[in-house]
Amino acid sequence: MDRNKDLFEKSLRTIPGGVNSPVRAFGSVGGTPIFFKKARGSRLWDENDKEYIDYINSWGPMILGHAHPQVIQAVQSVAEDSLSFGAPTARELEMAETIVNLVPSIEQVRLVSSGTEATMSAIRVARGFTGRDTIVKFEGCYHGHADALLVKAGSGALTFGQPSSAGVPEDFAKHTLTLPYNDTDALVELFKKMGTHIACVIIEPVVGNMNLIIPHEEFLKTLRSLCSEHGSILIFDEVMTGFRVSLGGAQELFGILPDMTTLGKVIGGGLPVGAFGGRKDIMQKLAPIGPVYQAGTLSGNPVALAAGLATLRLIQKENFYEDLAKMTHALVKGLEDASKAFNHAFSARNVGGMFGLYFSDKAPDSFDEVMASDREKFKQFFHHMLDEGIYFGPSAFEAGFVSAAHTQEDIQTTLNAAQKAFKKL
Ligand code: KE4
Repeated sequence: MDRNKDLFEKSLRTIPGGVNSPVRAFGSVGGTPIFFKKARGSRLWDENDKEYIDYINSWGPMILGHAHPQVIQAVQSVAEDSLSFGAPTARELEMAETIVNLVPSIEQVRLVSSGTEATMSAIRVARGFTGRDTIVKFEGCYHGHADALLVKAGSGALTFGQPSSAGVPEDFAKHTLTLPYNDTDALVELFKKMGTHIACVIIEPVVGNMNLIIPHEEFLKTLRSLCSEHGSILIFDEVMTGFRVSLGGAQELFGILPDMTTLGKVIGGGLPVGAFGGRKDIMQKLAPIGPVYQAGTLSGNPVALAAGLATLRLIQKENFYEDLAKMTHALVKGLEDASKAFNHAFSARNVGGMFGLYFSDKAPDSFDEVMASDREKFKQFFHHMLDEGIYFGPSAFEAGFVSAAHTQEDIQTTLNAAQKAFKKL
């Protein structure tokens, strides 16, 4: 009996779509979602005891690989002293100081329990600070499922062709303007018309939710100067890129400082942690000292922070990011080389430890170019690789991830499987 099929059929009875997050449902690639029960390092085992090499990393958090002994040990020892206090702890101070020290633009930070909470809160404080309602995002970018941000969103919303969700009142959505990513002219045009009305612009400084898209240098620099010129808050959503593309995130990589940054994923090491922070004058607007309310029962949870702090300590070791980028580049270069032997329109690229695979001749620079890639071929490739025990994201609109636990042997096994997959396409 196939345990994945059996569990999925049963899950459909009590969980909408059988999953607790839509992108897990294999909706755009077809087939039965894989139910996992164990993971170590770069490897996953499903309920049929089939082994896989993992390129999802739980959508980014597992940058050290799964079940890192020092992370597990930290969680176990903290858990013995209670799981939650709902009161300040020294560990929250340690996490705040670590983030302030490592993320160039953050002067003060507030911890929450997810990336969605982080972006939702950052937008509220930007609106409170500026007294303006209008926010700007970019088509295909995903910033979690807060109402204001489910407008032409990426990730699961894009995967299922509902970039703008039902249930979001028109009165909310009208305050969210969307622009094409990497379109500097459209950006200049909008600020010319509405700059003094714009509370904030939120952007993925490297996009991971319409597959991987890299910003043009001029686009990001123009965005930074337009926000400064018009008193609009620039929010870098680094929930995915934070501690993933470099130790200081995309803002360190590109040398561009936002006014606020949102974080998640890696800072929880696999447990629920999000954070938003930035300029002190903005963060001082937050309750209890300011008029912008934001709160959370489990914010700064001690067990979650134990996993996050253990992770953040380990990623600061020398050459961590050089090695991670080298391993990820070996994967993308090898996949491109393998595809050439069969004349497929295929490209791949990475930024640090995150990568994009595209069934298109060149790596896309925009939402429209991503949408033009061959999704049918991606779907077939995904399943051929899954059959070979290689687990890529079940969507053509998601970036993939390599961990510090991935080895040359993992990469070679993956490339051997890709040879077979490209041959079958
Ligand atoms: P969460 O609320 O899922 O912790 O974070 C939302 C979020 C915010 N900003 C960015 C840039 C993100 O990538 C995310 C979440 N990423 C998706 C994967 N593309 C999470 C996977 C899922 O939704 O199941």
